[in-house]
Amino acid sequence: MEKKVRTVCFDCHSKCGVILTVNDNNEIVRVEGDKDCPVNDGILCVKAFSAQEIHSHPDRLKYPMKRKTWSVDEPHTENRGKDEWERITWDEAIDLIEAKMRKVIDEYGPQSIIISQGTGRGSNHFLDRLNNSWNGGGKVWPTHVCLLPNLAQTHVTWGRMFHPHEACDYRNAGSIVMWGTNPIRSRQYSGLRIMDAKRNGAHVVVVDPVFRDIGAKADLWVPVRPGTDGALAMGLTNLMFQSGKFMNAEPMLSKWTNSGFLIDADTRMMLREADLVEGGSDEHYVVWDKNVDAIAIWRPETEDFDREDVHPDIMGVHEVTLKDGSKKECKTGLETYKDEVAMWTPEKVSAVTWTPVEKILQMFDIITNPTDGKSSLLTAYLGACMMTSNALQSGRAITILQLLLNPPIDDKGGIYFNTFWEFMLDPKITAYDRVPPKLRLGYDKHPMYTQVYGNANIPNDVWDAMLTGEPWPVKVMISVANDPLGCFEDTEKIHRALLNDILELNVDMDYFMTPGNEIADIVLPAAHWSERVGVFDEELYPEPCPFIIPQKAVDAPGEAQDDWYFQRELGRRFAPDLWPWKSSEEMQLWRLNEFHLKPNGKEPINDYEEAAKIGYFVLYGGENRTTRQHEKGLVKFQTPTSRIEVFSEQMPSYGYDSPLPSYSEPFESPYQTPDLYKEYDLCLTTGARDYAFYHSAWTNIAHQRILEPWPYIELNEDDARERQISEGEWLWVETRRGKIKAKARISKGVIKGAASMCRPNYKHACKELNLPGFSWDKGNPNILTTAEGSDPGFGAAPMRSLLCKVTKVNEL
Ligand SMILES: Nc1nc2c(c(=O)[nH]1)N[C@H]1C(S)=C(S)[C@@H](COP(=O)(O)OP(=O)(O)OC[C@H]3O[C@@H](n4cnc5c(=O)[nH]c(N)nc54)[C@H](O)[C@@H]3O)O[C@H]1N2
Ligand SMILES: Nc1nc2c(c(=O)[nH]1)N[C@H]1C(S)=C(S)[C@@H](COP(=O)(O)OP(=O)(O)OC[C@H]3O[C@@H](n4cnc5c(=O)[nH]c(N)nc54)[C@H](O)[C@@H]3O)O[C@H]1N2
Ligand code: SF4
Ligand SMILES: [Mo]
Repeated sequence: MEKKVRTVCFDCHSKCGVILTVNDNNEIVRVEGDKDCPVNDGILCVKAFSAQEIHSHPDRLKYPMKRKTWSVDEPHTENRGKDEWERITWDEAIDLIEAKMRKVIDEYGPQSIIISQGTGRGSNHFLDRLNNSWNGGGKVWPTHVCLLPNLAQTHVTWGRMFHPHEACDYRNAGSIVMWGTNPIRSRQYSGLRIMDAKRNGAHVVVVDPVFRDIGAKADLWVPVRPGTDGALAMGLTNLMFQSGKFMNAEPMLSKWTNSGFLIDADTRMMLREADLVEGGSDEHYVVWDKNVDAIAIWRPETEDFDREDVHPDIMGVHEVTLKDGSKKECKTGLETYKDEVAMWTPEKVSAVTWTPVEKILQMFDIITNPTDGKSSLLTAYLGACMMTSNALQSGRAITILQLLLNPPIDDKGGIYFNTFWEFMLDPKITAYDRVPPKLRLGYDKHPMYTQVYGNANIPNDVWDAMLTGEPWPVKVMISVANDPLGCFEDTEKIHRALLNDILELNVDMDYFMTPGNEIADIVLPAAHWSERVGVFDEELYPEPCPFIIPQKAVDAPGEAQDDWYFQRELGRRFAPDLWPWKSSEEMQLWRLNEFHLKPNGKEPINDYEEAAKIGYFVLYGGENRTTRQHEKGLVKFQTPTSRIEVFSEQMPSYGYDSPLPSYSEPFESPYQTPDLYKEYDLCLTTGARDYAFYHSAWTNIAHQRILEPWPYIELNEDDARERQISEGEWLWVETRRGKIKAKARISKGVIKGAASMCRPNYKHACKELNLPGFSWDKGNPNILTTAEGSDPGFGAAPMRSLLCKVTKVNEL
């Protein structure tokens, strides 16, 4: 008998609705997109179609295993990777982990236990909760380079943890820029909506060093040298100012932002009421009121001026009288920015970014002339402003350009205030409020990282603490859905750290044996999405945001369990009150009831099958989309000025060079390190997504590996010719850190002087296709990356702006 089961794929952030047909032999015989799912309208990608291949793969981990000579008291770390594995039960595994953790907490404190996670795979909220179950030591996760560098700068600018570069009403846009992002590969829900907009007449621009599938769909490809997007954004901003087109946004900028706040050029601070009158407040700000040609005082705490009908002038220089009677000429914040970007002429931008002047002008033309006068939107992701030395300032430059393009804010056709991030980090699920703010590893180096997302350690400092024991030793690491060797920068150091004897217990939960768990002490088998019920953790959808009740389609192999099982079982040993649930179904229903049904005045549902029959709960987004929330007082801009901050004093307080966007060269670059560039003569970006893979996963799955069988490096045809490199030839790709192998892929579609390596590190062989694996050190671009030159405040590692050289190899 066959039956159809509704569930959700979480092999990327799209989280598409799927219908699996299963038979009595525990096999998946058909995979279909769920046409009723508002996320994907029935469309799936190749990753979902391999569900059966993954489910029945002979190499799946089936039982918990322990390294033979490891024990709580004598970890024998010298035998890592050499010992045999012995099968243990789940209870034994959790007993051993608990016993070791209790010892470590007694001796060193909870900060010596680190939990690691990768990107969202349905379990991250509960992983936070687990960590906080022992008032934990914080996590290590790749969010220093993932979504958060962008969210952190928008948090500073907007005073809200949301994503204005994603939460857009794309379908109603007249022009869209895809800035360092490829949503066709990386998150189908946005890709589908952008393609709808294009069909409706929107013009699409792609900013990317490489011409990819998304470029082929676009009206304009703007190639850039990796790591220089901030300069492009400031160049376009300059054109906005020079052309006067920014004035379309004047009403919004005047009303919602601090563009018009007067600046003291000597201190590069906003002028305060206290500067003007004795006894004035240091937290009240000064604007020039156009209506009466005099100053007015803005009071953030009540979000009003000291009198009615004030219209702040967003531009200009105004003379004010200071409290000592002296006069001072003060520009507005936006006027100051206008002057500072004036140097970014198209010619100068072209010299820095290597983008032809005419492309910059064409881009400006498209974004300022959206089809049918609809809005001009942009989406910026990893390539633009998250993985370079200047990540946050580049992100701020893009965010402010977006404001100048005057999209409707908090309204149809523009930027929506989606609530996902607050929602995701709600202490009701993450239990953050149980843990008093503590020192995190790396806090002193990158203060913004721990302040914006309070629970995380800087990855590089975690490996240092494993290697040196300073400032405190990391004794236990538990990885769930993360392969540190593939994920973080500087793999060679991570490998050393994971072998070091300071780390006494390393637990790793995964689908397969990986290079990371080969050197672990306890390995736990994870269930695939087709084999589990509970899943949510990144309700990222801009519009609409359904909560899905997935059903388990097939039984997991052996004793593999879903990640929630492990989190629940270990968590309740330390904080039973936080883990009252007996099953993953109960956990999913709790989320549905607490976060979706009850707050919307709906009756809770306590029967999983009943909920599964309904399938989708769309309680916000779509028809339920809430707009004009700020107007209604529902949303506040939690900045010091209670306004969107073009001029941000917070930036210098986190160690940045300016309260306004600025551009600095990547830490390794032709201009920053000219001597190095003589030898390492290509600008390298790493990690672009492949359609077929999810990070380092699935190079062992034939239907996916066949699409990209070999590690490859993309090169411009002139660069290849100059080096006498031919298509498909094996090359060494080398940075100052190390070298890996890749096949040359040569085209016109790479900006000259740059090279790109995609994300999968080909750690697994694919037996069906007779294709080799490349372990952790032969095909993994993170051998080439480093934490050196990380963004100052946030610590974003420059994975997308390095210098490399390529040389020929003759054997594999
Ligand atoms: N050089 C470079 N490095 C990068 C990036 C880049 O662009 N360039 N991108 C960065 C970004 S943005 C991110 S988010 C990280 C992501 O990094 P990670 O998410 O850590 O990805 P992987 O390194 O592939 O490790 C994930 C492991 O989890 C396993 N797995 C998959 N699903 C599940 C599951 O449901 N349960 C369990 N227990 N295991 C599962 C997989 O088999 C795999 O071995 O990588 C970062 N690293
Ligand atoms: N298939 C698949 N989907 C995924 C993932 C996956 O591994 N596989 N990972 C998921 C995760 S965790 C994340 S964070 C998202 C990332 O989602 P995206 O950011 O959309 O995806 P990427 O392909 O990493 O990067 C987008 C583009 O940035 C370009 N780029 C590289 N350097 C630069 C630069 O300096 N400037 C500019 N302008 N562009 C540059 C790359 O060539 C690439 O085409 O994808 C998610 N979705
Ligand atoms: S991998 Fe992503 S886009 Fe593909 S089906 Fe799964 S959730 Fe959808
Ligand atoms: Mo990510």
